[in-house]
Parts: sequence; C-alpha cells; structure tokens
Amino acid sequence: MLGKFVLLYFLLVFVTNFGLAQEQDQSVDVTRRVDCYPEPGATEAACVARGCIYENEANQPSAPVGTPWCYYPTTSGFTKKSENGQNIVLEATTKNPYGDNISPLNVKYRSNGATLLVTIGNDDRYVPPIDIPQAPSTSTETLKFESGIIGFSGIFSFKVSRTNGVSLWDTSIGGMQFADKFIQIATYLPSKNIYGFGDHVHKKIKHNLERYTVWPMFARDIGPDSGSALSTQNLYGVHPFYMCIESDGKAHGVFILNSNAQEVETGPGPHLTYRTIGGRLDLAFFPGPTPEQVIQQYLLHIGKPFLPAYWALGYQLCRWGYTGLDEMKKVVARNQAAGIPLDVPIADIDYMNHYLDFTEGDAWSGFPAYVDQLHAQGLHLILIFDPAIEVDYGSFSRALTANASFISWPSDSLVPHAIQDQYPMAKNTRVMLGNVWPDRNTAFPDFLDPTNKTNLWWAQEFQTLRKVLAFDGMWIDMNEPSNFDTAGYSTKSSAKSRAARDPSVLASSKLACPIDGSDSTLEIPPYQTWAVYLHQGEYLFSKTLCMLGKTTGGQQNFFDTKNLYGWSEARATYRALPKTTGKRGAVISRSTFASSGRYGGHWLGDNTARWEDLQTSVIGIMEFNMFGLPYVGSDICGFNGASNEELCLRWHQFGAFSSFSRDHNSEGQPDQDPAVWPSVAQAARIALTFRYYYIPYLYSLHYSASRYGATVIRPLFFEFPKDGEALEISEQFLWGSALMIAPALYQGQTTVHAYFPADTWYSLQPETYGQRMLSGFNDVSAPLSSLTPVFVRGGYILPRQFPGTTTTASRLSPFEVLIAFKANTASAGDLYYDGGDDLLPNDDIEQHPRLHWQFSFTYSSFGAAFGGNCEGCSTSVKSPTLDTIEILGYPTQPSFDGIKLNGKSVNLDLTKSFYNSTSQQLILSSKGMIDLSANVKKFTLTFVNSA
Ligand code: MIG
Repeated sequence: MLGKFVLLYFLLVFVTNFGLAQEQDQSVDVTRRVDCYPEPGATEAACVARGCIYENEANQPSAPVGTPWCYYPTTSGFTKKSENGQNIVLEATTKNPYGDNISPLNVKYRSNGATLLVTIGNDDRYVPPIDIPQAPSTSTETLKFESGIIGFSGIFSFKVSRTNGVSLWDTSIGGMQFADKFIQIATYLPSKNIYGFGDHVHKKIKHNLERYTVWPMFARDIGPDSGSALSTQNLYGVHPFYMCIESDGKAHGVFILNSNAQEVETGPGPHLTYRTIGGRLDLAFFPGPTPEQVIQQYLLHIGKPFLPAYWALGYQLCRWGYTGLDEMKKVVARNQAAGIPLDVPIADIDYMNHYLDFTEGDAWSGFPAYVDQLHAQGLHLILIFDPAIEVDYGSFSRALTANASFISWPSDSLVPHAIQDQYPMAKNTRVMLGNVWPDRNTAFPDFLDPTNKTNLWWAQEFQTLRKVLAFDGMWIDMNEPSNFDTAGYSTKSSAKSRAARDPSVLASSKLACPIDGSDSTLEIPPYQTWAVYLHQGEYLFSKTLCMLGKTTGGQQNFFDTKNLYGWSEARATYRALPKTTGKRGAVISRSTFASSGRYGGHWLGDNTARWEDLQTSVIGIMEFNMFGLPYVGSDICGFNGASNEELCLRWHQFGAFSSFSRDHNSEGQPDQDPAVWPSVAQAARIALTFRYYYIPYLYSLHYSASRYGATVIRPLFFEFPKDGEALEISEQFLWGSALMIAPALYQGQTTVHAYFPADTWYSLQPETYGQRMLSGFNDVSAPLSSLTPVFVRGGYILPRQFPGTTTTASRLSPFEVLIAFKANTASAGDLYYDGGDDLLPNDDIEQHPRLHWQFSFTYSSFGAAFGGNCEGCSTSVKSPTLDTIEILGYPTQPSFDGIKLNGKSVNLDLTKSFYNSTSQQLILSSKGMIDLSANVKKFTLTFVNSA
C-alpha cells in the first residue's frame, strides 16, 4: 500500500517536472548546488537560456557564502545508452553552455591493485604523457564502482564506495558535462574533512566547506598572497589531488589526471565540482584507509619521489642581487665564521652573463676556483637556470644544430616576422619568441619533444658549462613558463635589474597572441576558468605563451600541455644531472605537476617577509608532501620585502625543519642571512645544529618516501586521523611518525599553544629535555634564544650523528640512536645510509648499495634488548659505528655491568654513560660499540635492570 503511494508521488513529481512548476520542484538546496554560471555576469535570462535554474539571492539571505544563484538541475547530464562489463556508453541529452557535449561518450573503470581507476572521455582526447609506472597498490579495503540513474530522469551517475557502504564519490548531484572545451563532474563527498589541491595558499590545512570556494589550477608565475584572508589564485604548479578523512577516521584520496586549465569548486553539500577545458578525466581513487597508505597508493600511481643527495639536506644560503662573486664569498664567509652549519651556497641569475643560461658574468671571474674551494671544504653549489633561451647565442645555435625543438607558431602566417627577422638564427623558423630575463628575445625549449633531441641538447649544455663551473645541483625557475609582456598582461618586468639596463639593447617587442577571429579559439575558449576571471582584463596567455603554440614536437597545443612545462623541464634536468656531474644531486623546480616529485623538489615561491607568510609555509610544506614532493621548503626570512630580526629568527627556527632548508631574498632587499643579526645567528646555529644532528633520520625518511612512497613531513592528522582536534592543526607538523615540531609563528610570541594527540611525547628542548608532555593543548615555552619546541613520540627509534657544520663532516661522526620509550610497546625505527651522492643504478632504488637497518627495542622489568637487522646491506658501503644509545623514559635503573652485545660483555664509557632516575634518561655509550657494516647483518644488545 505504502509502496504504491510512493510510486504515485514520484510519478507526480516526474510529470510536474515538465510543467510550469519546474523551477520550484527542481529547486536544489543552497548547500548543494552545481554552479551553472561560474563565470562573472550571471543574469536570470542567461541562466535560463542554459537550461538552468535561477534563484535570486534576496530569497536566501542565510545561504552559504558563494552559493550559486544559477545552477544545474540534478537531472542534467548524460543518459546511459549501454553498459557492457566495465564499459559504459553515454549519450548527450542536456545542454552544455560552452559547446556541444560529445556523444557517444565512454566511461570505463578498472582496478590496479586496490586503486580504482575511472576514465571519462574517448580515446582521442589528450592525456598528459606522465609515463606512469602504474604499480598495483595494496590495501585492506576494497572499492566498488556502481553506475546508476538519477531519479526517474534516466540521467547517468556513478558511485565509488567502500564495502561498509560509505560513498567516496556519488555524482547523483548532477551537472556532468563533456564538450571539447568544457568538462565538468560534480560529486557529493562523505565529509567536510578535505585536504590538498594545489598550488594555492591555504590559510588552514583543512578546506573550508562551509562556503563555496573556487580554486583555479593553471601554472602561473605569481607568488603566494598570504596577507589576504582568502586568496584563491593559482600559483606555480598544478596538483589535482585531495585527501578526505571520513567520519570514522578512514582516509581516501582522489586524483584527476588532466593538464588543461582547470578548477575545483568545493561546497557545503559537502560536495565538489571539478571543471576543466580540455583533455579527459582520468580519475584514480585510493582507498587508504590510513592517510599514509593513501599517499603510498597515490605515489605508486604517479611515481615516487627522487632521493636527494645527502648534502642537499644541509642548509642552503641564497639571494637574488649579489653584485658579484665577491659579495657571495663575503656572505658565505661571514656565516661560516658565525658557526652556522652550511652545505650549499646558491647563485641566482646574477652569475650569468646578461642572464643567458650556461654563461658566466664578468663580475664572476674566479667562480670556478671558488667552487673548488667550496668543494674542498665539503660544500656543494647549486645554480639557477631559466628555460628561456635567447635566440642569438651559442646555446640556441647548438640547439638548432641538434634539432632540438622549441614551442612554435602553428603556421608561418602567424609568425610576427618584424620580430623574428631581427634574429638570423630564428628568421626562417616558427619558433615563438618571448621576452624574459635575457636582454633580447627568447625561445622556449619543448621538453616534451618525443624525439628526445631537445632533452639531449639541454643535457649537453649543462655538461659544457660543468666543464668550467663545477656545480652540483640545479634550480629551475620561471618554468610555468613565465614570459614578461605577453600583450594583455600589465608588465611586471620593471624589476630593478631589468630597469637598470640600457633600454636600447632590450627587446621591446611583446608577444602578441590572436584575440579575435578563428585563430583565437584556444586563447579565448568559451569558458576561461577562474585562472583568468580572477585577474580582470587577462587571458589564459597572460604572462606566458600563446595557447596555440605547438609542443610535443608539433603534435600538441600548448593549451593542453602548459601545466606540464615545469614537470617536463624537471624531468629533462633530473636526467641531465648524472650525465653532468656523475653524481646524485638535487633539482628544485618552481612549477610542478603531479609526478614532479620523481624529478625534483620545490620551494614555495616568492613569499613576502611577513608573519602570515611564515604561517602559511607550514601548510605549504605539508601539502607538497601530500603531492609527492617531500623535498620542499619556503624562502627562509621571506623573499619580497625587507625582513626583520624577529621574523628571520623565527623563520630559521621553523625552516631548519623543512626538508629543503634555504634562506633566500629578493633583489634590492637588505641582507637577511643569519649572520646579519647576532640573535638570528644564535637561533639559526641552534636550530640547524639540531637539524644536522637528526639528518640521518631525515635522510632515512626520504629513503622510505623514495622506495615505498611516503611523506617525509606530515600533518598531525596523518598519524592521528581519528582525533578530531588533529584534523584542524595547521601550525604543527611531524618528521615521519616520530618527531613533532610546534614552531613559533607569531610576532611577540613566547609560548606556543601546542596540541599533543593522546600518546607519549618527550620534550627535546634543552630546558625541559626528556620531560613527558601531557596530552591535549599545552603552552610550551618558545624562547628566541633556544631550540624551537620539538618533541619525540614514544615507541620510536631515531638515528642521529653528532653534527659538524657541514653534512660532509657530520657523516664521519659515530652513529647514535634516540629511543623514546613507550610503556607496553616495543619501539621501532630504521637507519638508511649510503654513499650520500652516488648514483642510483638505472634510477632503481632497490638496487642501490646501502646499509638499511631496522631497529627494535623491547623492555621488561628484568631488562631490555635493543636489536638491529640489516634489511639490505652492501659491503661497498662503509659507515661509522653506532656508539651511543639514548633512551628517554627508561623506567628502571639498569645495571651497567650486565651489558652484552651478541652475548659478549660491553665495556661502557662511564664518562658518557649514565642513568638519571628522576628524568628517566639513560645513555649507554662505548667507542666503536656496534659495527653497522654489512659483515654483521644482525645484532642484539641486552642489559638487565638492577634488582
Ligand atoms: O622574475 O631569478 O621565484 O626565487 O630569485 C623573478 C630571480 C625571477 C623568481 C624566483 C626567485 C628568483 C628570481 N626569479
């Protein structure tokens, strides 16, 4: 009876849908709308013409911020024509405001291990060529794909769910579109705990789904604006990946492989709408169920991060605007004199001759000899390289000889001959000329060139320079790619060093992209995305190249590949590095895409010397770890604007805990290296000395990230996903599972209100060393003159080495372990050690000669045992011995006589060994105590407690 009644009701609704009452009946709650007029300028008439529903905002005063007034009916989308196994064919039925929907449209799904893959779009669509290794993932959880129909509409939707019934995606919210240049998919989300998507400034690590927010993703040369309450602008790179923590603490992740200009709109449903203007949708669902497992599954899909050279974990000192080599020498020397640990001085574009890649400027004579000196001291050098190549010098001519390819105009008729013909070498080419730091016009290498000739030429240029200037790593900048003066963009190239140059030598010609007629369809597509709408008067090509430029050896449009430019340059540079130096090193790239971490790290770009920028840096480094780029940091002390003593001090205290730890400053700004202020020098020395002590742990974390897929630095919720408080913490982070840092990030602050998830935590600050911390929020002291608040978690074992002022020196110190005791729990940890800068054979980390020790520690009232097992140990790797074992929270007085290593008595060095029953700190030390070399493979050290 009831059944019949319900049926009747639905029939009624169904019928009235076609009647006058349409708007009312299809009305969608303000919390879960899919915007049908996302671009500016919605009107009722324009909305209705799109087949969408318009509701005036005056009727909904309490609607969430950003509620769309023009929105899709839930019955918009495609109808299902057929379903055959895992292949579904859809047919376009409803209107797409930005072109005709493609019909038939294929949807396919399949699994790769535990990862569920869904492709929406036909085979002829552009797919980013990120040669994914596609290793199958594992999980305790299974994901299920189910297709369905929205109501009685016949409109297709799908669900991805867990076996417990939780839907990770449910597209029955409607609004699916798939035209050539407008693709959209919307879904309900299982919770509001959403993290990720980049590259943006997020003021909080967790997204705010109480409101609607659009986050454009289109690589752009623009620095983070951390000063605003909300800045949604797209920065240098593109990462269409997010993680969600469900209400029971399970985590999942979703990645959308697409390289076109795109955006995501999050909303209070909770739901999200993803829009892109080309390519297709290759979705990957990662079941977790822990956050680290999500990242592991994601990294198996997009590629695991590269392993930086050991020295690249040392402190790095840089600035833009050195007047010459003498100034660089002076700054490096004064910091060394101040006892600041330092591994890597960096030279910015100043070192080049007129900003030409692979050249040296006049004020830099003697640079090669200086580099030899640095090497002799155990330091290493990183140099900057920009992608743009001036078209009238050796590098360009060698490129032409090598048949390298450059981003080019699609036809000769579009080539601006008045500019082109000024350059004999470019004259009869279609190379698209831009204008960046070099004096005259530049060409942009096509790193996607399938013949590989471009990348071979690029590598050759590094090798040629390396013969005279022995750099060890590469910093690649401006690779969005950035082009000054593309018509339509109000130029910012009036930076000091450019303005100071003789204008008559500078290229004045601006790159002009067609903005009307049939040539403009890629420059001004029907929907331009918020990457454009955020900046009035701009276009997709503003500050970059024309979208119709040809890439991939002429096969593709820059419109589709722009977001891959930095990724492809990083790949070319990473592959050039071993050929150039014969060693492992590091590449740092400004523009990144999903999978960039395989080839390099990242700095967070042109921040400003403000407290807000320090605060958002913490979030930035955690996000890039989620994106698979664990080698990341922000410009310490701030790039733009003048820094100041307190800010620079706090930034060093924090920056010492970024994997990529570099002080960097803009041209024209006062010096901000630590030696400028004695207080900053002191704080930097303390923070960096602590870092150097624990670099063996940091390096081991990088190894895990590279070998298995993992984060190095992670948010608290990664380890405590069921702790509601941890889900909100944006200003603390962990190194691995074991070390928690709670930096001071506010002016005038003397304590940090730090959160301690329920667990065992010990302070490592000297004033309170070894003390156990209470769970929950605690005010911890954060002195300017001491170590930043840092805590170790019970149950873990961390390797370390007594620090020198270079990693080269530290690597000679004996090893130590810090064991953080946790009641009723065995402690565990590992140590990875290798040659430090030796190459990975075939880039295969599994094959790499190493010492990889797994440590364990168990305790009983009788005594304790510390054991080691060599997981993979090569005789070719020589390492110092393990001389010191420190245990925090050791509950009982041990007997120093009964210490045995593999059953044989150990003579402790009693000047260093002690037990303090009040602080429960135990140190056992003996010179040469444990041999970690490969001959051993296994050891057990035991001791008994005093009765
Ligand atoms: O147009 O090389 O983000 O780190 O110092 C500016 C000069 C070019 C931007 C980079 C910045 C670098 C600067 N570069």
